[in-house]
Amino acid sequence: MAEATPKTNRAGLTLADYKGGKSTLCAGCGHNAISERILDAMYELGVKPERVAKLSGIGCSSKSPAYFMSRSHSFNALHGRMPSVATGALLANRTLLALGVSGDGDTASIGIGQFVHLVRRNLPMVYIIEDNGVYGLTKGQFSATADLGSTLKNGVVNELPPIDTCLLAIQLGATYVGRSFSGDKKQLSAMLKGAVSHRGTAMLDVISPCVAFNDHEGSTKSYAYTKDHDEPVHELSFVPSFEDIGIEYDPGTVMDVRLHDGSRLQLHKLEESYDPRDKLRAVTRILESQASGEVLTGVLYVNTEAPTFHDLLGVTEDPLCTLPQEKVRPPKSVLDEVMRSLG
Ligand SMILES: Cc1ncc(C[n+]2csc(CCOP(=O)(O)OP(=O)(O)O)c2C)c(N)n1
Ligand code: SF4
Ligand SMILES: [Mg+2]
Repeated sequence: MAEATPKTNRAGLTLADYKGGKSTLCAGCGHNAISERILDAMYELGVKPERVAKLSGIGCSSKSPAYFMSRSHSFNALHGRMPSVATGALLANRTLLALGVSGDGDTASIGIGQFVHLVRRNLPMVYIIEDNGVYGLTKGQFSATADLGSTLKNGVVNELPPIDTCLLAIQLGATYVGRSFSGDKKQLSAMLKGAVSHRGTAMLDVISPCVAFNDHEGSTKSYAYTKDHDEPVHELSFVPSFEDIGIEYDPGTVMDVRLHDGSRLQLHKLEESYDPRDKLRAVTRILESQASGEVLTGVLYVNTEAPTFHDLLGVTEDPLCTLPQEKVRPPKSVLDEVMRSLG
């Protein structure tokens, strides 16, 4: 019998074209589930792997880009230094789809200085934090996102307040900010697809339990805690620009956010008043969720109007890395004129 032809996406590629190396992370690690969601989202959107630049720092999370999309560009930077590499790559070639994968330690501890500047520049990229509240790779010390009063396996109590990366990102200028859970396949898939279609910094903080060091009672980043305290602000569907938009919905309960490439994020509101375009409301809801110990999930904030770093710098549409010498180097006559004006 003839073998069935594998299914292909809009780019004519099969799911196998999006695969990476075999994961060396622990079985059950939340990071593995996130890699699968990324792979599926890129396949379903028909993104060509060669257009993607995977960028990461150091940590179990930062290793994970090796486990999907082998055909993409990839740069495993120094601990906490992925944002500066991403900034350089995107300025040299604005046509790249930059996908940053970082950890809570990589971003909120050692890398916080670089992260805040990436966000305030609204650098157009997807920035995922695989958030387990610990430094998994170095055997489970608390990171800066660990909740006050949460405990390590050996009973040590965290006495420092956490940094909420979503709150920080919204305040500093990120234009697509969400929180999800590695175990919520449907929500995370829709949020990832929306992030890929957004133009600006799309930051997703994904609670991703570390089964080796932070999945016990007393942890607020465990599977059990996140499942019990997950409070979605809406149910999400993503409608790509290339799909027929004949979906029926009740306008009173669904909010439509149109993204830059014409795709749409449909927010089936669980709370009538939640509008992710309202920055003040987003900040208030996050602060309220902190006070009540809930894990607020969903797309918390979207702004499709703000200029990106490329807009602010007036970067040419043609990628800088493709410009010939004649275009990037002023002729001698211009340099002579500059020298004369200084004389
Ligand atoms: C400059 C520097 N300091 C410290 C380390 C040691 N180190 C490696 S990974 C890591 C923390 C990783 O934590 P996180 O980003 O949360 O990733 P996870 O392993 O939890 O996914 C640390 C402290 C390092 N590699 N480089
Ligand atoms: S140590 Fe934790 S974060 Fe690292 S691979 Fe294992 S479960 Fe994942
Ligand atoms: Mg971590």
